[in-house]
Order: sequence, then C-alpha cells, then structure tokens
Amino acid sequence: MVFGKTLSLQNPLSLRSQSMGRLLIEFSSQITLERVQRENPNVTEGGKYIPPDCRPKQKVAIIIPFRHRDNHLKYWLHYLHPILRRQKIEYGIFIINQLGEETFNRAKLLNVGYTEALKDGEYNCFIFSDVDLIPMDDRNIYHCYDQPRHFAIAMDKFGFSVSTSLLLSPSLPMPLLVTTRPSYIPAGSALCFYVPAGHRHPLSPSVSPGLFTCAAPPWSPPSSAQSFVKALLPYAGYFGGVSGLSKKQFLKINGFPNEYWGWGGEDDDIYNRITLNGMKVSRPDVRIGRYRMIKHERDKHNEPNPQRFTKIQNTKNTMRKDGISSLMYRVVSVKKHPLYTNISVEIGKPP
Ligand code: UDH
Repeated sequence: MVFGKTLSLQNPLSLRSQSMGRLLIEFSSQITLERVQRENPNVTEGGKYIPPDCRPKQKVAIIIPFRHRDNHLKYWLHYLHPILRRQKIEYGIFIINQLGEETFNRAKLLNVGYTEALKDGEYNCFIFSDVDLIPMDDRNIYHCYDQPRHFAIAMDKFGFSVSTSLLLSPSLPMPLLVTTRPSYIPAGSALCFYVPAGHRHPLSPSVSPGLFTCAAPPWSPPSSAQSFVKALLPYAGYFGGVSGLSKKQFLKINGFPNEYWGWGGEDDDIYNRITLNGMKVSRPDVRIGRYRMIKHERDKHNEPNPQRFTKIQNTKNTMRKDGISSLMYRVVSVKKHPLYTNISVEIGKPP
C-alpha cells in the first residue's frame, strides 16, 4: 500500500493503482446491486472477501444495524467493497435487520451482529458501521487497533460544507462533532464557533473570522438565524457512527448495552464502558477520518430516547449485567446474498 497520495475520484472503482487517499463520494447516481456485484467479482457469497495476494492477521466482521434502509445499503456496498478490497482486508459483511416496527435498538443489534458473525467464522475484529456513513479517505483502514477505534471522527451531518476546509486545518481541537442540532450536544461541552472568512458572528463580533472561539458552558445553542455559523464541538467522548473493537476489547467491556431503545446515548455508554475498563479510544488523523452521511429524515420508531441522559450517568453500575452476557433475541432468517449476509432478528421491545 502507498499512503499519502491524494486523489479525487468520480468512481472508486476506477482506481486501478494501489494509490490511496481522498475519495469523492456522491449519492446522486442510481446504484443497482447487480452493478455493485459486477464491479466486485471477487466478493463471494454472503459478502466475504479474502485478499488473493496476502494473508491478513485479522479477520474482520463488519456489522451494520439495519431497518428499511435498502437505498442507503446500495451506496454503502458500492463504496465500501472496493475500499475494503484496496485495504487488503479479509472481511465479511453482516446486515442485522430488526424485524417489526417496535422502537429501534442500535446497540442491541450490534451485539446480535457480534454473536451471529462468530457463528459464521473465526472473526477477531468487529467493525460497527451505520449504513449511511461512507469514509471519504481510504487510508482510514478498517481493521482493529491496540485500543478501541473510532473511525468516523468528522462527519458532514448538518453542515459539512462550511467546515470542509476547517477540518483540514491541523490546529483544530479534535475530535469534532459538526452540528447545529442542540440534541447532539452533550451537557457540559465547550462550544466552539467558527465564522467563515468574510462573515461576522451575528451576536459576538469578537469572534474573529477564520478562527475558532470556544466558550465554556453554559452557552446558548446557535439558532437557525445564524445558519452560517456552525457549532463545532470538541467532544472527546464521541464514539458514534463507525467504531471497531477486537474480540478481546469487546469482551472486556461486556459488549454493548441492550437497554437503549430509540435514538441516542448508546454510543456514549459504549465510550464509558471503554474508559471504565482502562482502555482509551484511538482515532485516525482528522484529515483521514472524515465521513459523508447520506442525508435522511429521522426514521419512524427511532425517536430520541428521553432516558439517555440519565442512563449514561449510570454505566458503571449497569455494564456488568447489561451487555453481551445478557443478550436475548431470536433469529428469524439468515440469508447469504452475493454482497452481504442478512440476518433478520426479533429483539423485543422496550420495557
Ligand atoms: N437505522 C436503520 N433504520 C432505522 C433507524 C436506524 O437502519 O429505522 C440504522 C442505520 O444503520 C443508521 C443507524 O441505525 O445509519 C443510526 O441511525 P440514524 O441514522 O437515524 O442516526 P443519526 O444520528 O440520525 O445518523 C439521526 C436522525 C437525523 C434526522 C435529520 C433530520 N434532518
């Protein structure tokens, strides 16, 4: 592999050399699974791949929590299969599909994915990815590290366009959560404003254009009237989107919590489990850990979980009893498709 070379690509499949770097990711062209299959002839049934020219030490299971996101899945497969092949990863793709219309439970589905992948092969590394997140740089290598890995450290959610150049600045506080949505901002965070060059902060003229100005809490969330001012959040505990743990790391934290129903909080609980068990989160360079998210509205039956703020205060007391050791679910079907394995499960409902 040759690292450090930057390329812009219309189509990730047009990359024939081993050069790796920045990718142009877009979601406007129509993708069909037949096309993705044609373009990845060496991917075998169930979405498995073994590099022909080396013997990787790790066998990576990629686990995707899923319900009603078929269109997103097409893009994910279209981009990720070629990226993973270029990275020379030995991998299998597992889509964990929550059946029924009860409240969604992302972390429980990830626990199911871990358990089911191990029934299928001797995986020793588990990467947990949302279906709508595509890495923008293929030097963000999808394998496991000495410490639990957070891959998706900078996302375009809610305003990447303003921050594109910022995220390339080496002087940034890291990691950053780019958001204008107060619900994404954990209590107690510092808030950093950035005003693009040529603009003025509408309320605080002392914020110099082109520079970050950070305020300790409490502060007021930016209003939509200040739409060009994005909140950039140094949020050390952020572990959402795409993360990876070795089998040993996963077992050390008793897997993920099963009791976070609806949106939010489970990723903070996982972060707490990691630090409470004496581990640290490792992350790629901010220039490499950038992601593009497929825009979507909030799904039905995945409303923000109002209990999340109190639950994440309590990880220390809950993590030993709630986790992979207490996981209960029912597999309804396992289907090996050409590009992925679909596991449809019943996981119950909130108490
Ligand atoms: N997911 C599904 N189906 C669902 C809910 C979630 O497949 O019904 C999976 C999917 O892999 C998704 C992940 O869970 O990528 C995380 O859920 P999310 O994408 O809803 O979470 P995110 O924080 O978005 O990305 C929150 C809602 C944003 C609303 C924006 C309105 N403009």
